[in-house]
Amino acid sequence: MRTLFIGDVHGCADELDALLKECGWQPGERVVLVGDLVAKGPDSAGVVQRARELGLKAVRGNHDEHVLRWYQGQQKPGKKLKPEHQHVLDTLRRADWDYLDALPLYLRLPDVNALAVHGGFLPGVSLRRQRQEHLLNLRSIASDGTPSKRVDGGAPWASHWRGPELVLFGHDAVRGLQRHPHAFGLDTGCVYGGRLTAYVLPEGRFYSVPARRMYMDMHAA
Ligand SMILES: [Mn+2]
Repeated sequence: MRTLFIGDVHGCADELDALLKECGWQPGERVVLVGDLVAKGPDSAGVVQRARELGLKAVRGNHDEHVLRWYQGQQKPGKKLKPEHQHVLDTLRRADWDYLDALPLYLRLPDVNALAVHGGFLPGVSLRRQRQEHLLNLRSIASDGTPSKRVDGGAPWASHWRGPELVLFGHDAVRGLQRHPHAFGLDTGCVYGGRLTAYVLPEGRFYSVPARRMYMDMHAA
């Protein structure tokens, strides 16, 4: 059975449709979205609806987590929701929230020796002991070992990962497609006018489609 791993969709429902088609996806083939299904793009509800109806698997991204916290009333008092998040609150339906709420922070797929996570993790620490903040937001590890959510906070975290699992992750549109020995970063900035990218097993091939347009300015985000 094929498994398609897909980078940060961010509400780009048309591009998700196009990418599934580009991959030759057939119902029944496994799809794993690496998080940030919603926010910033035009049709977050459409993306979650497709994920539900097509039976796609996914891991939780930082934006999925953020809107869920607001939906569940856990927001900090006095904080205001950004428009791109308010739009998600205004458009998702109950079943969509239930889908997001059920998303795990990471997903192991032992049958293909792979692992999906949105942000990253600290190599050498078991997954269940990782901080949620890192699973959702990690981007870099400095030379002294300090983890950072910043792109300029050191080397990409995944460059330190020695396997054995192949890790598929997202959350780093600035670095774009990352190809490390045992980890691939799939966020190629579709919502910023880049591309939506998939990595497919067992064939070991990347597929991508262009964004229909720039939905958000990367530097304004
Ligand atoms: Mn993210």
